[in-house]
Amino acid sequence: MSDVVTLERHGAIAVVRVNNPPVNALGIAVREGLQNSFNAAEADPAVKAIVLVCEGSTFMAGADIKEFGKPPKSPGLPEVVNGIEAGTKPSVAVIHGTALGGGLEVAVSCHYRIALKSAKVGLPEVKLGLLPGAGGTQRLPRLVGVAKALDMIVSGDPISASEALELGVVDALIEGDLTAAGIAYAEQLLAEGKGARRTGERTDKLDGVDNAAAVAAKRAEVSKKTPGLFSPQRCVSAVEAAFTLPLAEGLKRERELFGECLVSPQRAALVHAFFSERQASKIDDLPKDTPVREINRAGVIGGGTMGVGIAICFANAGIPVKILEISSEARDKALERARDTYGMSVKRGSLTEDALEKRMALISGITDYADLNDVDVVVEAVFEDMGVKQKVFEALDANCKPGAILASNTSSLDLNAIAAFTKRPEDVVGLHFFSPANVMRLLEVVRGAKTSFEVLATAMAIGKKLKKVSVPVGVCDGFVGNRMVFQYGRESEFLLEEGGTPDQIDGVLRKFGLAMGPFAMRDLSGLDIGLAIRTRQRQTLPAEFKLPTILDKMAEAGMLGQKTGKGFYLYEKGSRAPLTNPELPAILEAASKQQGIERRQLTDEYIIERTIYALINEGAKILEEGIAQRSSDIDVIYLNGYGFPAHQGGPMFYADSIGLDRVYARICEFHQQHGAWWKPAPLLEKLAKEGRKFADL
Ligand code: T1G
Repeated sequence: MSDVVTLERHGAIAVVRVNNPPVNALGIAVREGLQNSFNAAEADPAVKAIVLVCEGSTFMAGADIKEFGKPPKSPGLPEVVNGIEAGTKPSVAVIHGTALGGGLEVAVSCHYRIALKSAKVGLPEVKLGLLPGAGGTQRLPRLVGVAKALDMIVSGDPISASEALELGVVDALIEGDLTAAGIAYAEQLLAEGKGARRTGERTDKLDGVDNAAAVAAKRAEVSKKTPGLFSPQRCVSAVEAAFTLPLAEGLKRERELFGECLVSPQRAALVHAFFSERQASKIDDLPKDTPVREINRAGVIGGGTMGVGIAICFANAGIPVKILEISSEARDKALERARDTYGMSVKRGSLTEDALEKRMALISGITDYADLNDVDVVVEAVFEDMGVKQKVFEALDANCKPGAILASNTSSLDLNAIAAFTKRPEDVVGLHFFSPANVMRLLEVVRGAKTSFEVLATAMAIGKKLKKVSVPVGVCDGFVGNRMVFQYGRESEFLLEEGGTPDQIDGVLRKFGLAMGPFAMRDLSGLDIGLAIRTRQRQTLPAEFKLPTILDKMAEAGMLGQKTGKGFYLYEKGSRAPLTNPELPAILEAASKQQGIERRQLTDEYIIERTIYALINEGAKILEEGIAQRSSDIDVIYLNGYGFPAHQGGPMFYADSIGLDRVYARICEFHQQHGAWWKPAPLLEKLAKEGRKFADL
């Protein structure tokens, strides 16, 4: 029927087989092939039942996301699935891997579904700013009820095959060969005289339940949890149509709502985020056949919060890891910290006691560098001081076996200088984790001037094994993420001196979609960290780079954030809830006065421009210097390490969506008003003048 969909006959059973690597996405060829195959099987009198099965790692994993934004090609998926459901012969979908989005919509338009125990099913469209647009919002409620369908569609999270069996999404769990199991199940249906069972005609799960209450509850939850998102509310409205309208009308309503989501800027941003994350792991100048070294054992130097978090990442990936500390007490404390961290997961119910013991068995403590002679990778996570790093890397060079990868978790020191402490700079790389390392998905893989291709490829493979979003970056102060956040933090402090308050500025940025505003963030990490950077900058930067003084004033008043109970906000004992700090206004007044600034009311838009455009300008410089390969890599870093909202796509995508001419014009104004920090990046100027986007690079 087409080169990606074939139709075979096994006696009275027709087998429709999809083979469209890598994930059997429902591109036009698959849609045509499905429609032709099911029509042919329907028309063939010798065929009594139909089995739908997929080759490769998974059942169809959804519409082809690459097609979004392009003119639609017929047949559309709704037409294909409605045709499958209308068939008069019983059809069986055989599910393995992840039947997601359009894939699950095809499966639920079949009359029966069987699945491997290891399979998962879900409707993740909301994560792309969409909603299930091929009948999922109408058919899933008819299988699992409105409340459960709302949970699945609004969260976008998949469920296991066993839960799907329990809920009635699948009819049986199978094992072994998919085709054989499908044929056997179809033959059993025929033997039992079971015919077509159309999901769209089933209403038993809709009756006798207060569906309107379920919708109202979900609506309230969505407006509280994700007020800024466009598609979740439309998911709810689509599911509401499943019990308020007949199927045909409901499908029409779903299509209208899907159309609204498809054209929303949030869909473009979320799809950008999806593909950018996958693109980031591709290193343009890395030869395709670069070998990757075996990683069977790991070591971590330093058993502090970062070191233990990193060790936990290795244990979670099943890799034995040794934590080296300077004394047996420190070593034991580190192991205790690891156990406590796992203990919190057990308390939350996300880890069993048994799993905790299995993971702790993979973590050991040592105090002698000689015990690192068998590890394949070591990650140094000690104090951010070059003297300390030198001692560590000289010891690693002397004790680790040839070919071991020597990684530094440094967040801002010069990796090339660290590599120079060893006789093997080609084996030195940066693995910059984000705290807490066992939670944050982002990993900046810092390639030194001498880092070999093999070590770089292996570092990326380690990141994948640790389930991180790994992004390769070059060497500079702060690499990519921190270098950008420094600009953003400084501008937010200037805004305080110009008339803003922490509540207002944090509120505006939270409304923009950031998980946390800059001042709540400062209070969390401690103002002294920022103050140390300011002090260092005062000593090193030329005079025209003015610095805010608010952190100095806060420190003078003993307000360092949560750890002192007072910072930009006030914290009652034992509570992290930010309250207004009554002493702050006087400090802000004094800071403005010292800078000779007349405090004024700032608009929300001005706050966004002064903070987010600072990220964009620095991102353009980072691109120009080749510290990041592509603007989407910068977006991936900022989305996964700094709480930038995915529905805005990332700072560089956001700049493209505003228009670089507008961004450039505002930055030129800021350069006039606020001096050297705002010198426009030449690349931004060039692209703005050529009417191009960062994405065009
Ligand atoms: N369309 C196009 N390409 C896709 C794709 C998709 N749906 N899913 C994955 N790929 C590519 C991906 O870019 C990568 O490409 C390769 O496949 C391997 O992906 C009408 C409208 C299925 C769990 O949201 O969640 O259906 O980098 O690295 O880790 O209602 O891919 O190799 O060139 O992620 O094994 C709904 C999205 C779509 C599922 C596999 N479906 N995909 O994970 O591999 S909207 C989704 C995933 C929809 C209907 C609506 C994951 C995966 P490259 P990968 P993986």
